[in-house]
Amino acid sequence: MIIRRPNDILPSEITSHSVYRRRREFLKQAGALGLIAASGSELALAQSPTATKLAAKPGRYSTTDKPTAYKYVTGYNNYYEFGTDKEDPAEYAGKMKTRPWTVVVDGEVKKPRSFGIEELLKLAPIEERIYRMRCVEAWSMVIPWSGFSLSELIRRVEPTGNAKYVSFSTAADRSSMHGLGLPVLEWPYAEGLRMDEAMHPLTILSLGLYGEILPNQNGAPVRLVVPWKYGFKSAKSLVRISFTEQQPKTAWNTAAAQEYGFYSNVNPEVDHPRWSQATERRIGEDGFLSQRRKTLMFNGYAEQVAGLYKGMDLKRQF
Ligand SMILES: Nc1nc2c(c(=O)[nH]1)N[C@H]1C(S)=C(S)[C@@H](COP(=O)(O)O)O[C@H]1N2
Ligand SMILES: [Mo]
Repeated sequence: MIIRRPNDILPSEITSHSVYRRRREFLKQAGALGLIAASGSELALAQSPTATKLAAKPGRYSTTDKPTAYKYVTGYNNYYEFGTDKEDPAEYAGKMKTRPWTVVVDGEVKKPRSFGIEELLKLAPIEERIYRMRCVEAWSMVIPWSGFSLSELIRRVEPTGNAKYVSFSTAADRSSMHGLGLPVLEWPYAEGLRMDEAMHPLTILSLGLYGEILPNQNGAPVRLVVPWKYGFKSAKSLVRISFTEQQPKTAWNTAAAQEYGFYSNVNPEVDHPRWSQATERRIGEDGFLSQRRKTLMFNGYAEQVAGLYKGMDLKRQF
């Protein structure tokens, strides 16, 4: 079994990674010295650029797989707005301003409104969710996210009966994102989920990772994380969440419809037209060039999500 409940997870397991431990130690000392406030207080964040702690309680659905080293999680990224090389986001995303930040929530809802980032940080209890993530490029990581189920936000805006899908748009800031000049995708980056996928408790809004607020390259200040789908579904730096009756356009489907379908579930039986999806390389496992491991249906989350796709032909609706 891959998924365990939080009380099965020993703190020593989640803190086994040495960088994580060092950072925790640093944060603890900094906290003891009064350099930072106890929890993700906005004031503390504003006052000190190093005060990035984000308290998170162990949450549901964490995998027992060993978390990927912090240096890979934050140094090997896809965030095309900052360039297409894996090292580009870590190098350039620091320029993006993530305060103040507002997420507009509109469309088929009874209570359309916007949420400031400070409100989002306090919207619901922040949980640590250690999720497997798999990129369509056939590599994977295990990331300890901090966040809460997207459903927490959704229920507060009261979707109407017409809300069948949710669309997500992300930041497109010319002054910090040189990648917007590259003809790879249509900007702003857009993604979409069916309503039941968006409401599923595994689907989270992430505000942090490894116990700190999200580094910019990972999608600060708030991003979507959908662990049973290819990484590109997990849109970074969200600015708008809209509820729609029609299936929304998505950036990857618009760019290459024959390669990227709307659903984009991790499915080892559906190859990408240009490469196999049967196996994957876990970044940082046994050194950087690790052995390939078998890709699992729904990235190992079949027990939780297979029911959402009952009766669908997942080869046709990929
Ligand atoms: N706005 C935006 N979101 C994005 C992307 C992007 O280029 N732009 N890349 C996606 C892809 S392909 C992956 S694999 C994940 C990577 O997330 P990570 O860098 O936090 O691991 O982000 C996804 N979200
Ligand atoms: Mo990806």
